Amino acid sequence: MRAWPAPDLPALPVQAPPVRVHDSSTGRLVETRPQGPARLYVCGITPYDATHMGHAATFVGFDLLNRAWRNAGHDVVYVQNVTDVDDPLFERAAKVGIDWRELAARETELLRQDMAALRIIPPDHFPGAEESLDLIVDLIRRLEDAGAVYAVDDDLYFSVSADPTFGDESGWTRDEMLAVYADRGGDPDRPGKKDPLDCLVWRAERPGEPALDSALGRGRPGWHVECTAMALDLLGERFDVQGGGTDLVFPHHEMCASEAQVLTGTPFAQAYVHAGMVGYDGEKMSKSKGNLVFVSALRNSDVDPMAIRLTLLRHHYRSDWEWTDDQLWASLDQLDTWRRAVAVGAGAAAMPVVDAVLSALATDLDAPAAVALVDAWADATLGSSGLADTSDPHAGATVRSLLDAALGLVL
Ligand code: 5CA
Ligand code: ZN
Repeated sequence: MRAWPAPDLPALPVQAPPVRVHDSSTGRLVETRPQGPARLYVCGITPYDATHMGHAATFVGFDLLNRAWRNAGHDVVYVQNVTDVDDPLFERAAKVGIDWRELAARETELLRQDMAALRIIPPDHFPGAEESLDLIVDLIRRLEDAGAVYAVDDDLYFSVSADPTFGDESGWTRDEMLAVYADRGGDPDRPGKKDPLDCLVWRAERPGEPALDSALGRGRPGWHVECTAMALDLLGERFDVQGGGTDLVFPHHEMCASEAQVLTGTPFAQAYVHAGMVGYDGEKMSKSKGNLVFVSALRNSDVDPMAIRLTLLRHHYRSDWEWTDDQLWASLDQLDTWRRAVAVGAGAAAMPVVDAVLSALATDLDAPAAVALVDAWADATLGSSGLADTSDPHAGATVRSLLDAALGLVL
């Protein structure tokens, strides 16, 4: 599919340090070491509703990684998928009485507009599952050849016992997995399965359900195998970072990692990076709970998208937090202060701020630290706590470029 227009990226006067991120599989901070372009896969939306602040926070988090790599001198190949073949989409389309392809197309278009407004660097590949059907089916067949797939009635399942490393991505115990599997799209109790944790890779056509024509007959792929196939096809083996929210640690990313391990004999990704959950009104923001704050709704009320982005940046990508409207108003004030500070032209020394911001972002994408550094610079420049410091004649322009290139904020 088509992605969205790319924002301009100003060049910075210095190169950023190598990027370290928190890897869920080891629980440690690991240095990314891209060989050739840095390769990133981020699990994208299931397009049955508009982009909410939780999605936006996750995509902004990985946009910081994309920017940190670029500022460190790497090319980046970024893939973000669209899950345009999956149960939640079909269910919503049936409920509201609209064609599922039409619903997916409409919500994907809204995502494009939201992402462009938030100045998120677009993915180089933006694949949907339907357009990737042949390669997904091909991957299912290769898993079958490897002896890792079996049939239950006319459906096909991936056998987790085929992968001796199953569980490594999440680090979860079997009991922990079993406790949530049914709530997260799994079907542990289906009779005929060899292991309750085995996951569906192909669902044969059922009367009244959407189905696609394929070499496996009419039906549709399971969710996990879609991402495995798209990532391996577009990025190759052992790409640098597999990303998404912590809601995907298990089963989604575990199953993807396991299927890839069986096929390629090597780990799916070098690091598995997960963004925290954004909540609203005391619950995880989710379509099923209906407690959503939409990016598009705020944009339609004339909220500056940069204030939305700054609100997201004030939280570390790994933390769980609650959206409140007063944070948005505070961000509007903060942007106003920063705009006044850069408008002075001369200001407090900018190069130490550039170095410190790039180093904060290279250390597990610490945007809140970066925001605090810019605040301190703005205070010194405006003289909020004493005399205004205007010792650096180019400070305003330098900080403006820094905010744009490293944090995606245009003042
Ligand atoms: N299509 C699948 C991934 S293949 C999916 O999870 N879609 S989604 O629309 O539910 O979520 C899209 C992305 O936003 C995923 O990376 C997901 O982990 C993340 N996400 C969903 N809800 C939240 C939330 N409340 N806070 C933070 N991130 C979230
Ligand atoms: Zn995915």
